[in-house]
Amino acid sequence: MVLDKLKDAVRKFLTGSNVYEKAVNDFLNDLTIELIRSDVNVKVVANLTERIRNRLTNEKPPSMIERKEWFISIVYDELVKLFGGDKEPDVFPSKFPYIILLVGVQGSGKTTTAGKLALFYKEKGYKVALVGADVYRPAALDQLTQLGQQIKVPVYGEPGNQDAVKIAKNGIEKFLKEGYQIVIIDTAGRHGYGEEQKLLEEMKNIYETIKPDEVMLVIDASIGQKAYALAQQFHQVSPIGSIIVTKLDGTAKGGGALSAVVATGATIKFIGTGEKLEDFEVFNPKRFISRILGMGDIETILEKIKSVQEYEEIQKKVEDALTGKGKLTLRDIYKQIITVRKMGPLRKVLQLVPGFSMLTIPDEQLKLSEEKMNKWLHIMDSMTYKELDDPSVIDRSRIRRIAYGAGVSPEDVKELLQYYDVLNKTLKNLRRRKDLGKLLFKQ
Ligand SMILES: Nc1nc2c(ncn2[C@@H]2O[C@H](COP(=O)(O)OP(=O)(O)O)[C@@H](O)[C@H]2O)c(=O)[nH]1
Ligand SMILES: [Mg+2]
Repeated sequence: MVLDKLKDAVRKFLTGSNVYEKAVNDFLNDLTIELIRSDVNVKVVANLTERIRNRLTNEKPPSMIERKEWFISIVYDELVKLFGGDKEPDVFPSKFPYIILLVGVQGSGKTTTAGKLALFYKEKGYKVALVGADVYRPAALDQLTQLGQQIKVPVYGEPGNQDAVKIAKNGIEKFLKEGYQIVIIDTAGRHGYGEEQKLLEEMKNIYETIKPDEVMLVIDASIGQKAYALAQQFHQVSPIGSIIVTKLDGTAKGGGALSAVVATGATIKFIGTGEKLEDFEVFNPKRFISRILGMGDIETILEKIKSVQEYEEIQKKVEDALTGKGKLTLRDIYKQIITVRKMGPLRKVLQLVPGFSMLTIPDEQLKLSEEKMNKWLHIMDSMTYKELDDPSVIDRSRIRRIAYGAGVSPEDVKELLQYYDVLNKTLKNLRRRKDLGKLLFKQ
């Protein structure tokens, strides 16, 4: 699979005992080697590692995040950019009926992809049909027909007819009459790379007569960065075009193919990752890179960074409350508890908060805090937004309702409200004093 050694490099980096600077250098070396092995353009790789190094020098890790984790998050970020950035392509038809024309050189995987696409849309609930317009290879129609049978999608073809455009037209007409929503046309394509120009001319021909809603160019990932020239020409002649990169499972060069296509500005909509019809997915750069770097590790790190950012936001609110600029609502407290929980066991979290490491909190008390946090979350879940924002409206009957909804006693609800009152009063008294930790986590 593409870039499959990066996962090991990430593991090695995160768990290794090398000093940070050396670990970073080793990782960047591994990254360079792996990207070049994957046929990503050498200049592109050099730029990438330089950008990563620059960010390491110019940016600071968020507080409470280990440097190593921060480094990996930067690598993730830059790789995502290289492979298309934030956007997940829109793969759903903008209108009905929707005609898709598949083009690409022979052997790139068009016919297989026609089947995969048909299955993809069928599973999403669309009424899909296939048209076989490859007139050069007699077996092509059989291949498509078999795929169609497998997924129970009708296939139109005219064995013996040499006029691909005519077949396509007939097929579309028939299926539109029958109420099909998406019609996918499989074409012949040219023999090999080097014949791209002819391929594009041919495509233009069919395209002008058939007027499909979308043309999808199928590119075999094993051509690596050569995909750049092809995708660029295609992108220029076909404003309604998108790209499918196939065989990412069978080649080391897939990284090169993907990054090259992205660099042309063309949209990669799908990727093929195997011979089976299910081996097909919408191309999402973030998901793709997470998988390559090791889903578990990456998600944990990104989640943690997000939690810290949220935590800092709340800290700021607390500071504002302390300096008299704002007031804490129950909603803030709710958010804070959720955030703290996401960050791990309370003791560990507290150790990270400046000032807290000095505090020694007995174990039973910590355990109590965890239980109490749970209870309070349930209670706040049973409150309305109005109640969360302004607890003063909570009277006895509301307390009963909330307690009932949360499965706790009214005393528990009262305790939370008291805590809230005390907190805000104390905040008022303590303005400018910064030992908020004690306040927020005391029993
Ligand atoms: N490993 C792998 N093989 C693929 C993939 N897509 C297509 N193939 C294989 O590539 C070969 C050519 O595919 P085909 O659909 O006939 O290409 P066409 O000539 O463009 O229509 C077939 O053996 C397919 O099974 C893929 O994503 N992964
Ligand atoms: Mg074919």
